[in-house]
Amino acid sequence: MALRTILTDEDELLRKVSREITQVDDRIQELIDDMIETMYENHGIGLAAVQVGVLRRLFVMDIQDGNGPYILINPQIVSQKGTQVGQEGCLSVPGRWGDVERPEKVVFKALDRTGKPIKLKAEGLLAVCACHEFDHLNGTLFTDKVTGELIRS
Ligand code: GNR
Ligand code: NI
Repeated sequence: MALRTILTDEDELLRKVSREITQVDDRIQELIDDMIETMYENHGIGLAAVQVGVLRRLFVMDIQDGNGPYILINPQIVSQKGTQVGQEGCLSVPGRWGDVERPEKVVFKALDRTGKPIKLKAEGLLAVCACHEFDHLNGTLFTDKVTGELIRS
């Protein structure tokens, strides 16, 4: 296991669309372990592979609900319902926060780290985090979706 460097600010890689993972091989397993370690080290609740410079469709999450870490490979949104607005931040956009509208509930299908198909039913903060991470896979940052002012600290 190893910590990886998190890309920040206007690194253009953060704007690229990540590619599907075709084989959940040993390199992907190592990447997953490194991403989880890097997320915890930086006190994040989620981390997408692109944030450590790997343009693959994978993210990890742990919102400290006792069920993490969640690992989603090649995630797809199956359904979503309702809306919620909450303040977001991003490890790749340090020192900035702002309100973003997200679905209240969202269902994802994905592969787990063994390559098995899974469904994740997320609501509340987990839904916010999963949608934030999913956006990273398409080169979208929360700052693109902020309603109202972007707070700087
Ligand atoms: O650690 C993080 N906290 C957070 C808070 C509110 C909404 C989304 C997030 S995700 C963020 C980690 C991160 O940048 N993931 O991509
Ligand atoms: Ni982020």
